[in-house]
Amino acid sequence: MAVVILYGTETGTAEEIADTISDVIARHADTSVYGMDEYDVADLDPSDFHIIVCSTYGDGELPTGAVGFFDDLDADQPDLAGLRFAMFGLGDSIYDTFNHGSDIAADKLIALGAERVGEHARHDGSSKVRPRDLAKEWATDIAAVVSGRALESVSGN
Ligand code: FMN
Repeated sequence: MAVVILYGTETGTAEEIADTISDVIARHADTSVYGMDEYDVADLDPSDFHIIVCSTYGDGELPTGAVGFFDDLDADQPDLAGLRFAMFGLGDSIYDTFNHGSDIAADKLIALGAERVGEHARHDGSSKVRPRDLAKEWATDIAAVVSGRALESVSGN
């Protein structure tokens, strides 16, 4: 199974994290990494596993790099039944809207029929945990799902 990693960023952190996740998953599957601003929603393929890395900006909004992608999804309303994805969010708990960008992204995909699997990671910029360290740990768990080593897909949360 191929793994498509899509990142939505404002200042580049999500891109770095997408690359870190790709390095871990690539030990188990073919990976490709794209910015959401360079990815056509018509290319979403349920036979691929998707990993979404998305930050939060403004007042709990999607980052600029993700806005066009989700506008296109809203406009086109593709049927995403059968498409599985895992979500890695980036945010900061100093905001009341902690990680709302990744929540918005997940909700939009699920509303179109996609299924979230694994834990919805929510990195907190105010924590002592570095985003790369959380991403490596999280990606190891997701790799088990992707490669079928997990007993079954863990329902999203
Ligand atoms: N994080 C949140 O959880 N909620 C927010 O509403 C939010 N707004 C932000 C607004 C600004 C102007 C800045 C600088 C950061 C904000 N953040 C917020 C934190 C970012 O999501 C966090 O720093 C993230 O790691 C940035 O990732 P990126 O570089 O990929 O965009």
